[in-house]
Amino acid sequence: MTGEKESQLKGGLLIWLAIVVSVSVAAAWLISGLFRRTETPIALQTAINLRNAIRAYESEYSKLPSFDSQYDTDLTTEVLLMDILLAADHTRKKKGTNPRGIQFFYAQEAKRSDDGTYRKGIQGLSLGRGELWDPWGNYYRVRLDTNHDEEVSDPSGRNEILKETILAWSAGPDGDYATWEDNVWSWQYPEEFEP
Ligand SMILES: [Ca+2]
Ligand SMILES: [Ca+2]
Repeated sequence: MTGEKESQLKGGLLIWLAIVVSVSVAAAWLISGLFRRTETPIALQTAINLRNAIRAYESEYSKLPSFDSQYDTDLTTEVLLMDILLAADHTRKKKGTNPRGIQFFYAQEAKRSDDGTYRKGIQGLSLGRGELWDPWGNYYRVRLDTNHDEEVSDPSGRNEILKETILAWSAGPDGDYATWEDNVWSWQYPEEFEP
């Protein structure tokens, strides 16, 4: 093979390699974009359902599923909150946190990943207990108006306060609660209200 032919061949191979790499990168980008687009509405619906479940609890028992306080309260969707909303056995006792045994929150069963973490649904535990995971493997966060002034501070920092009594939000695909560009939240900002 002459030197010229050999370098042509190498050049051709390099071009092919570049094409294959570009196609793979584009495919990965598209797939991750599709994943983001399908998972975010699920997180939004779950955050809204969670808020509605807490509202239903409040209207049933005339109290929030946490202690009243001079401050508002932040929780995650670990057992402390979810046991109450799922009506776990220990909450159904006479002086329990859900004595009428009403299940306020429903969701699909969480998917277990190879590394043992859970995502997108309820991880059922024994005795009716459970935890709720977002599509990216993190808990949702909840803020409750436990000082009953009909408002809570805005966790996004976008406004000082929100005229809401129950907030629920997810950290979004990046798993970071502090980055609000991708977070998914249950409330609407005033400028987004329908006229
Ligand atoms: Ca408050
Ligand atoms: Ca985030």
